[in-house]
Amino acid sequence: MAKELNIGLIGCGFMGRAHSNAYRKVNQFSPLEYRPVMKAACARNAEKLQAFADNWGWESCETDWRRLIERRDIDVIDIASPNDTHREIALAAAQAGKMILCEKPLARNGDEGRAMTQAVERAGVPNMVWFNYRRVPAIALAKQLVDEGSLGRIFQYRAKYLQDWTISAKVPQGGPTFWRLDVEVAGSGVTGDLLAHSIDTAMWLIGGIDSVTAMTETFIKEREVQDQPGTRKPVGIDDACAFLIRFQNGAMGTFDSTRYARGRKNQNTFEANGELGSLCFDLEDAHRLEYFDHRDDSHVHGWRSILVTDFEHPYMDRWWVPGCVIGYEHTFINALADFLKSLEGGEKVQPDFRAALQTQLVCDAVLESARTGQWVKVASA
Ligand code: SOE
Repeated sequence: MAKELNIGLIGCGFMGRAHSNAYRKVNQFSPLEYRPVMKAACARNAEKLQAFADNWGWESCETDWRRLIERRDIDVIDIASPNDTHREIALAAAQAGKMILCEKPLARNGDEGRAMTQAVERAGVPNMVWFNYRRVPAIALAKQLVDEGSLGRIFQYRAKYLQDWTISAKVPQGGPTFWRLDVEVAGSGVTGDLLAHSIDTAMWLIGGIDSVTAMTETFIKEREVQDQPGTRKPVGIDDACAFLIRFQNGAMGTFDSTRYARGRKNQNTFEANGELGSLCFDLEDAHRLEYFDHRDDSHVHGWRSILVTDFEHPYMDRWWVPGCVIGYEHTFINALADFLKSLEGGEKVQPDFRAALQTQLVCDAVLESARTGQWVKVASA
């Protein structure tokens, strides 16, 4: 008999949908002791919330997250609301002894992230941040190859995260749809939203980051506020950000992100070059991992393109037969399965709040460097 785990989800936007889908599917594909029960969804707009709850099968609705946290029938609080709400909700949920799942980035900045990390650790509650790209099978295979020593000593790492949806000056900022463009809500632009993914992946694959030097640009200086026609506000986020890093192990890295790369929709890429080999990944071709092995006989030297769909590839034993690819939504289902598995005992799930705080501290260092024009040493979580 599965142990039931009652979920209270906060936020019914893009991530609320991705998480809801994970709760619905996870037990169908993974043998697990725990079964999430979709107890309550929470958002401020009652009408929109009811439609969301009906569509996804949430049993009840709350329009006040404090009320949700007070409910004794809720075991897990899942924070999928905008970034400016993460800290307050996490602190209250930890104090109430709830397990917490939080959408990335952990917070708007390191100070908020540190308070959240201290709160969950003090309360001793299981916690995870939904850096879903760790659960792309090809990225998990990259991690396996690095850990197996297939690259040898790693010299260089190159990450790009490119989108193009904010190029028009007519795109507003703020409100339920465009809060990612409002610095007060989001905390930063591409640094916290996109590069946080790249940084999390880089530190997972290669190791800790010692120092950074960065530049940012805001191409459109003023935007209308969503739902307030005629009201315009200065844009406070970074539209684009590029930075160099030194890893603690001596490797060097470059990172480049923008929402102004015409034609790039969600191009999240990395390349790692080591003494023995190289790896290359592109989320727009997510089921493939490119791998060059210098130890091959020289007459067959060349990049191989691994179709990461076999049963022995990470996460793929639970899905379809080899050759049948999985997609974006499966990364959330895989992440949730890892969280539920961790509750059965054994290893703590990663990335937890502390790991996500370290990513936040790299983001802080990047933004500080862009402001000061100096190399900045990354603080330690
Ligand atoms: C931004 O457009 C965004 O939705 C991010 O917030 C997500 O984390 C990323 O996975 C896709 O792009």
